[in-house]
Amino acid sequence: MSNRRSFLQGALGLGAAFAAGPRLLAQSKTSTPRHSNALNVSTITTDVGDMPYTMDGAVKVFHITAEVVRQQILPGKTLDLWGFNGSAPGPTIQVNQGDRVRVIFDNHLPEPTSIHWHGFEDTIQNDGQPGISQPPVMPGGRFIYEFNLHQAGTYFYHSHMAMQEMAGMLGAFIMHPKDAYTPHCDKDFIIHLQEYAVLPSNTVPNTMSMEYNWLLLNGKAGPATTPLIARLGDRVRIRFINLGMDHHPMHMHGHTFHVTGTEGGRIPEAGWWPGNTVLVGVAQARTVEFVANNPGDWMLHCHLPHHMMNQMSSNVGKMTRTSNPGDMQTGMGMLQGTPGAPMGEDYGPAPGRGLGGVGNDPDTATTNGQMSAGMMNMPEMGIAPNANTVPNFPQDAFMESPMMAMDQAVERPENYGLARGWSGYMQGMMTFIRVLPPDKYDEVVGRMREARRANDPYHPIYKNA
Ligand SMILES: [Cu+2]
Repeated sequence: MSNRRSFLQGALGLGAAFAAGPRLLAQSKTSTPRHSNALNVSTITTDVGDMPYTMDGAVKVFHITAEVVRQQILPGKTLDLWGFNGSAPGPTIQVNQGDRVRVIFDNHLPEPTSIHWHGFEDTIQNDGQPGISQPPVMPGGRFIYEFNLHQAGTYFYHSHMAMQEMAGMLGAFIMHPKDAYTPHCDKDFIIHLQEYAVLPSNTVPNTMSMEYNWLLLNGKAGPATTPLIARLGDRVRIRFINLGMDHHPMHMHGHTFHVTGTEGGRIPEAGWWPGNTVLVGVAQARTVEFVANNPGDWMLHCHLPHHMMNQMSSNVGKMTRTSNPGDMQTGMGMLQGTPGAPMGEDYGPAPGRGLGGVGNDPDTATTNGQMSAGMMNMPEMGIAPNANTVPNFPQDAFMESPMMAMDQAVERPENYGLARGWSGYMQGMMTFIRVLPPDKYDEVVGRMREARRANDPYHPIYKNA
């Protein structure tokens, strides 16, 4: 009990220091079993973080600015997006059921916009339908929204201009329940599912596109996504949010979860359903919960094959498997192991033609260490000598291999201790849920804490470590 109380006090203190995160509500109960004494824990939005607020009397005041955001989604791949407060998705807003909230919204974009509050049972004046419920917010303009929040659950905020939404203008709005959900969860994560269509050598997503070659979790493409860190035995909640164009079957290895919530709030326990894959449709949220009782670095990913890739490609099998452009017709280049494979973005006009965003980019080539001349020879690629005689070889898009590894380029405390070369096998909408035994957990979290990162999304767990 003292642990929980000191955690609560610590979290409150930390919340004040960050001027962010919710006031945590304890729900006292008499019994002491681990999961019966539920309280709300702050949500963790990896790679995104929380939106700070100030108090005006009893009103929580958030300042949101719509603006151009230059964001690295993967080492060597930086995009010009539109987001909120320097981030796409925008920072997560966390409040408590019953709060009164004011949002002072400024438009720093070159065209009109507005914010819609997805799922709010609010007044029509605050719904953010441009030209319908409010005038569009002009460039340089401001609009003030104000809510009495009686709901609880996983909600969103986003531009109600469709094209702007596809450029990154979305964020999570978490309303913590007055009475904490039971059983108690020790970790509570948010994962945004996003997709961008970016032509080779471009930095601006094509929001007209119906096809996407960059698939992201919380604004990062694998292996630049940040793993979710859990201690063995933790009960974990993950809230998936999808404000994109495609539906995503999110799959988790090693555990069975229950779907406990939607974008409409908590599902009564009798209605929970088990699974290891949950389909998160467009404009939906799906909340899953499970006990992290199986130690390991478990993949957590969209199961659509093309969503487990970066810079999706077509008809480039020989490009990726041969090492000399001149040998493309014969497919014999791979037998020679010479450098110069046409993997760069200069070799084709189609979206995703170039695989260079990951492997052949000069930025990553140097940090990679394995992308030097001769990298394409067979021993390193693990390809059989008779491969070219096998039907279906080479497949169109060959992405995974140690040669694509960029462990160092995406190094961070959350990745500490992963298998060497792991990053060569992680792309698109892929990350890990790392279920760590206490000693490893303490080591990883200790490294995270020592990193002292500004607005670290993981800060709520440090006091509990
Ligand atoms: Cu998907």
